[in-house]
Amino acid sequence: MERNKSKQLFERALQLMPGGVNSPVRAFKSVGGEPVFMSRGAGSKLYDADGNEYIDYIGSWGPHLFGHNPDFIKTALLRALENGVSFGAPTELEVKMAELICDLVPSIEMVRMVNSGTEATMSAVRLARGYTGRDKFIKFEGCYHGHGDSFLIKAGSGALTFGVPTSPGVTAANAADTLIADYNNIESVQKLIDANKGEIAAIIVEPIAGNMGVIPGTDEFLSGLREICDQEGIVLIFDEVMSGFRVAQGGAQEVLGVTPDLTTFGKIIGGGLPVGAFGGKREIMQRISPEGDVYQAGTLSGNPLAMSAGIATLEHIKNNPDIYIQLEQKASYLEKGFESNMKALGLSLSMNRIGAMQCLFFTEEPVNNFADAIKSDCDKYGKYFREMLARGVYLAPAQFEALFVSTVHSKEDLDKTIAANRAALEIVYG
Ligand code: KE4
Repeated sequence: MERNKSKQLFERALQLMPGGVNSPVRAFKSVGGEPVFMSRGAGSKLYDADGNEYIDYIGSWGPHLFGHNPDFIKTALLRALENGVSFGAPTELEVKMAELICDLVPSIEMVRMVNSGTEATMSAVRLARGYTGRDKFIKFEGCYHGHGDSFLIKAGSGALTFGVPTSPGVTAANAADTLIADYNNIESVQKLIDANKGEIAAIIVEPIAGNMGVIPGTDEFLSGLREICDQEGIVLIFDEVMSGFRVAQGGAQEVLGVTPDLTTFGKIIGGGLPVGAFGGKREIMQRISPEGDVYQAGTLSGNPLAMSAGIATLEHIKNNPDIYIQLEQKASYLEKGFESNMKALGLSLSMNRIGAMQCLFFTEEPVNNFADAIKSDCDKYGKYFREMLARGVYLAPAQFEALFVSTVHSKEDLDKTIAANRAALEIVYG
């Protein structure tokens, strides 16, 4: 594939933006080669600046449950545009968005719209601290909750990929209040509780981890977190920025059957525009300013364009609950195709999947926690990524991410991907 335009754009970008990108995971640093500059998305496809076509399994890192630029989102945006792009005043759109979120996710009694997943998670932890009057919180090694200072300690996603799970610039004072436990290991949580009695405000967890590759939380782990939080008066926060509306209408909490006190959202709820949200128990949410004393704000929070795209997305989800059956069928078909390729090649790489969130780990050991995940051979993943890209399949440019199937990936797309997977694995394990 010829990518001269991409190359030229990257050279210009490198002079003007750190790493030539506006988010590190886009930089291809861990998989080798240069990032491909994209110019158009349509359905399951992405088209780069040189006109090459790719079957897209990143979906803008999760938002595109219905593929790129579906008509119902485009129509909603064009209609909203006629009325103006931003007012800095409350609108009916925000009421509709809040009603939809509260309707689709039973644990949400009140919600606050923000502009990114990071804003949602940092606001939720601040709220938990204000509500409990406690300073510390527990996160899990390998989980990623955005780039807020207190989360960039043993974080996943790009922080893990680039080997800086604990970022420079995060002060020791800040880090001291962030306690780290092991994912899917309830004993590691109990130890921290016992050592910090009465000092912990919150436990924040990805109920289905998607930032160390995909690792579902076990029932023992998530139920154990619920029990500990009830006993200790700790706020349980489910970070569903990635899993929310991805694995079920009600998110991971519906699939896994554990109810948090607060939930954070992002990605899908914006329909591709910058939107995040946090919400949950009324008693807790009422502490948020201006009703309460825990400050949180945002110039473009509830922006009419973003709300219009989000409303169109959530209404489509509400009116078409069978999409999760379709997503399951497509994702399972892809998984089975990869499995039969590996069988034919005498490989048994580990694959985790919940609904349309999946990950092929380049390790033959089962992957149930962070220690398992980092046994993956990232060099092999990089080679696999480049071979798939050369065959027109666009995967996450990092082992510790998720592969997302959309409702518009066709059987032809999936079969092409399965064939590319076979060829790529043959080369990587040649
Ligand atoms: P944003 O601030 O990037 O909107 O959301 C942060 C975030 C919070 N919580 C979870 C569970 C997340 O997965 C994310 C963001 N995910 C990464 C992909 N692993 C975003 C991609 C990027 O950093 O460019």
